[in-house]
Amino acid sequence: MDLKKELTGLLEQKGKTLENAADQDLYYALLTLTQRVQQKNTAPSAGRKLYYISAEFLIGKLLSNNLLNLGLYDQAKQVLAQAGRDLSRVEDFEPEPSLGNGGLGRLAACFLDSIASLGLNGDGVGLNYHYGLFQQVFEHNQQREQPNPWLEDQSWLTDTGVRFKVPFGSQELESVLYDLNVPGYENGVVNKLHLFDVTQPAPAPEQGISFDKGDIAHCLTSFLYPDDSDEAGKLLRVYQQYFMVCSAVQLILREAEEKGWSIKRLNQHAVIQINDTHPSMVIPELIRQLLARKELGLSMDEAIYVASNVCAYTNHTILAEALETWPSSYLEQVAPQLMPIIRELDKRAKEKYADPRVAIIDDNDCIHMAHMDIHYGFSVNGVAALHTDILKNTELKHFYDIYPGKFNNKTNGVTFRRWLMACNPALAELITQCIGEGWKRDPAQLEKLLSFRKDTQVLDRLLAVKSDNKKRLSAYLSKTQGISLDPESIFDIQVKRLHEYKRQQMNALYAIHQYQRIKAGYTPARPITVIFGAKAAPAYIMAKNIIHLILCLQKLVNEDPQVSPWMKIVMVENYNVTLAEELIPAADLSEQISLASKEASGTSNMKFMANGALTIGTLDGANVEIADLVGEDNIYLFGALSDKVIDLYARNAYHPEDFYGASRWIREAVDFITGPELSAIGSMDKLQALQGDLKGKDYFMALLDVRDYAKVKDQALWDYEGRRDWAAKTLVNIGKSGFFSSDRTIQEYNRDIWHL
Ligand code: 26V
Repeated sequence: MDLKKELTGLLEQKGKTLENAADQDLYYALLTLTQRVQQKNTAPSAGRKLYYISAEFLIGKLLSNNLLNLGLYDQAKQVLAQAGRDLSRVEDFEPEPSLGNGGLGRLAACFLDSIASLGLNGDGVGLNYHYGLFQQVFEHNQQREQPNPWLEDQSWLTDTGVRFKVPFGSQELESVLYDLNVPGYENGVVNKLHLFDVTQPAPAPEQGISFDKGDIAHCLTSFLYPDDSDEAGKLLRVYQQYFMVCSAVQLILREAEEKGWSIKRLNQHAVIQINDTHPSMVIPELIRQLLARKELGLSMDEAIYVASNVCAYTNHTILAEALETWPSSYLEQVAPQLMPIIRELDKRAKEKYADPRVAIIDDNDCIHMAHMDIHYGFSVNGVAALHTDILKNTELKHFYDIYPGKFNNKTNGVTFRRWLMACNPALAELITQCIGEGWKRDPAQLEKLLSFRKDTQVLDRLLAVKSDNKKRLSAYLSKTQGISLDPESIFDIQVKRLHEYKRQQMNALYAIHQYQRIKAGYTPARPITVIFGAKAAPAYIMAKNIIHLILCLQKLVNEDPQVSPWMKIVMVENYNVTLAEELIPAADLSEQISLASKEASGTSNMKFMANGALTIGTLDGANVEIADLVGEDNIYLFGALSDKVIDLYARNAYHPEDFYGASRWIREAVDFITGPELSAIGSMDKLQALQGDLKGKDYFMALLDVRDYAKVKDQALWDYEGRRDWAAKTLVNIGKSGFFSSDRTIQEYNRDIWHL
């Protein structure tokens, strides 16, 4: 298509030209144009269809991504440049959709991109949250939450006109179906992300993110993961989940009718992938709706058979607090029509397996959502090799003993279109100059880069690309957050949800140690910039205390004239996909330091690797597979192994005081948290709570690993000075990263589970 002509035409209707239109006008014109092109594309129609159902889709901005996949990106950039305009400024006007929280939601977004790009028939199904997760602002060195109203009148969403009735115990609501296009990469395919909403959504709360959680009719889709520290909050989560699955099943059955599928044999035509347990009620709901269609004449046995052969479950965590269980009284209240079915499923499971550990409904009348998925889904998968092993051997062992054939691993991946081609064009160009274009469709070909590991010219260009990306990030953060960075320093980045198991607190302890050394006159070979980005769940006090510590350290360190030339600490505000796209290409060191066994996979580890950062990490999640691929010379490993950690938990044998007392610098760093420097800046209550926890409990064993962590990190920072050797290591990482393409992951899902 002639993009210039189309774009000029659209602008003309508003009396504007390419040269004089505001950036915002250009954004809306490009949006309209992109949507038009997408409308001409079609979904693949052959074979089984996948429904990927998830509470989160962390899709990121869509303009560049869609232009890229439609093959229009270069043309758009060029046309704008000829008119003296800049696509990246246009993009600034796009609000980032706030439909996800972390890795689970971003994975769902990468999967949709890969499904479409592989030409597979599969849609996403979720909810349309109006104010998203929340927007994070920092005030008095603390996180404050605000609504994140990202929806605009003109957006990527289309109202399909489709409406469904959702019966709740107390009332019946209508769901409204919005669709987003999901274009494949240069293949003419467009799939959908289906998002359900209420008919009359509530306006944003005036202050903060609290609202009337009892006002289901208006507030059901206000926020993702509304605070569930009280009963109304928990009930609202159940309302959201039922609203999502009840609408989803109606959508699937409606499509089945449209396409003339036999609903009695739905399993031959459709597969539902349940993304963690938030959508687990889809199993009993599908059974319910099948039985409600009397004309089908299905027995309970038959309905269960169909649902069990349609639904497959992915587990994304072993953390006990994230394995959902709901008191049956909640479901009685929210969706009473579902309870007889769940009780029947439970009864059947108990008849077969007396072991109370595999019961769906436990002795306290609580429903274990994952247990329902495992008994009544046909596949159970973990998201990295180690994680799946832990599920089989420890967390879900009793289920694995019953259903060994259901368990399988699907190591996560990320889409290289967004996470390399779009976010790091300079690196993409360098790669293409070295090995040609083939890697763009087949990231496994990145391996060809390995033959350049001794090519000093390529290595120097790799360093130059990184250096440019660091300058670009510095300019971006200076413009958007008023933060100034030294691009000559080492960029050491940890960006992910804030959680104790991810151990941002351990990274902070190293920063304190470094501060103390600099104060004592021991300056490093080169300055370091320690960058954090993380949101804490609003009710997670300890996570907020860790943010407080980091923000206090940021102020102390950056304002100290003796220290700041050697170290800066930066916590970026409101970490999201857009920021990730700026941060990751600029990273030298990727922090993947979770307590071994706790991080199911991690996916930022893969993005950093593909963008030429070296990992400092534990042998946890997909780090294990990264280490296997690159070899131990090309990764900085430290810390206790998962078997040891699991054993320490089993024997209740970890005592932080053993480690606090055993090393002088550890004691000094932990003591520093409540020392005069930080208490002059921060809140003593919060700092004391954090320090008390580290010394007395330290459930995620930061003190167990911090000594090894500091030793290995010192080594990494030292190695950085050997610039070409470092560059060669980054080249190996990029070259080996192709395995972590979500295209590979999706091909495995399709081969082993979906059979689309
Ligand atoms: C659980 C809960 C529990 C209550 C509060 C809100 C909430 C929100 C999400 C979850 C599920 C957490 C599961 C999750 O996000 N797991 C992450 O999945 C990634 C993709 O597989 C993986 O890379 C990360 O290691 C894993 O932590």
